[in-house]
Amino acid sequence: MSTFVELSRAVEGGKRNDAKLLTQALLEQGIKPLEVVEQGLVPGMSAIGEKFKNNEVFVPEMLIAARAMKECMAILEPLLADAGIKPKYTAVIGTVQGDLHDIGKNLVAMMLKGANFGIVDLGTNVAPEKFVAAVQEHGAQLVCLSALLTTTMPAMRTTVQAVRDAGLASVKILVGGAPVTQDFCNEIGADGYSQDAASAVNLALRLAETY
Ligand code: B1M
Repeated sequence: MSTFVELSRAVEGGKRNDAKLLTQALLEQGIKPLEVVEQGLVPGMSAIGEKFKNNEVFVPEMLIAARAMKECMAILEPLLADAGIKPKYTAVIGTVQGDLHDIGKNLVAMMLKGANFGIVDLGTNVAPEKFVAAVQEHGAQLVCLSALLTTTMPAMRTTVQAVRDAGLASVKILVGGAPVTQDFCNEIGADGYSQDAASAVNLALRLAETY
C-alpha cells in the first residue's frame, strides 16, 4: 500500500521514477487525482522549498524535485481535465514578467481545465502586452496571473494596468502565488485572489459568471 508520505518524500528527493510509480499506485488504490496532488506532490515541493530557504539544498535539488513533480502531473493532468465538453468560459493564464516558476500556475491551469474552462497558457515570463493581446485574440473572460517572487509582484500591477488601459474593463483578473495576498490584490485593482489551485477554480467560476 503506497502512501502520500512516500510520494511526498520521492518528490522532495527528486526521485522521479519512484514518484511516478507511487502516483500510479495511489490512483490504483482509488485515491482521487486532486488528493494525490494536494496531499502527495505539493507537500513534497513545500518540504524542498523549506530546505532551500534554510540553505540545506540549492537550485539543482529544487530543479530535480520540480521535474519529478512535473512528470507526476503529466500522469494526473488527463484525469484532472474533463476533455470533450465545450468550454463555457476562456481564461488566459501565465506567470508574470521576470518570473520563471510555473508549477503552481500549471496546477491552476489544469484545475481550470477540469472545471471546463478553455485555457490559453502563455507560459512564464509573460509581458503585460502579451496578456492583453491574448485576451483580445481569444475573447477571454478571465486573466489569471501567477507570481512566486516578491520581486515580480510589481509586474502583476503593471499587467492589471495594461489590461485596464486596453479598455478590457469587464475582463476579470485573478491573481495568486505564494507571496501574493488579498491586500495586494485589492491594492493593484485585481478582481480576486486565491491561495491555492482548488479555491482558484471556485473563484474563477464566480468571477466568470459576473463577466
Ligand atoms: Co524558486 N523561489 N527561485 N525556483 N522556488 C521560491 C519561490 C522561493 C520562495 C524559495 C525560497 O527561498 N524558500 C524563493 C522566492 C523568495 C521570494 O521572492 N520571497 C525563490 C527564489 C529566490 C528563486 C530564484 C531567485 C533562485 C535563484 O536563482 N537564486 C530563482 C528565480 C528564477 C526566476 O523566476 N526568475 C528561482 C528558481 C527556481 C527554479 C527554476 C529552480 C524552480 C522553478 C521550477 C519551475 O517552476 N518550473 C524553483 C522552485 C521549484 C521553487 C520552490 C522550491 C517551489 C515552488 C513551487 O513550485 N511550489 C519555491 C519555494 C516554495 O514555494 N516553497 C521557490 C509548488 C507549487 C504547487 O506551489 O507555485 O506556490 P506554488 O502554487 C500554489 C499557490 O501559490 C497557488 O496555487 C498553488 C497550489 O495549489 N497559486 C495560485 C500559484 N499561482 C496561482 C495563481 C492563481 C491562484 C493560485 O490565480 C491566477
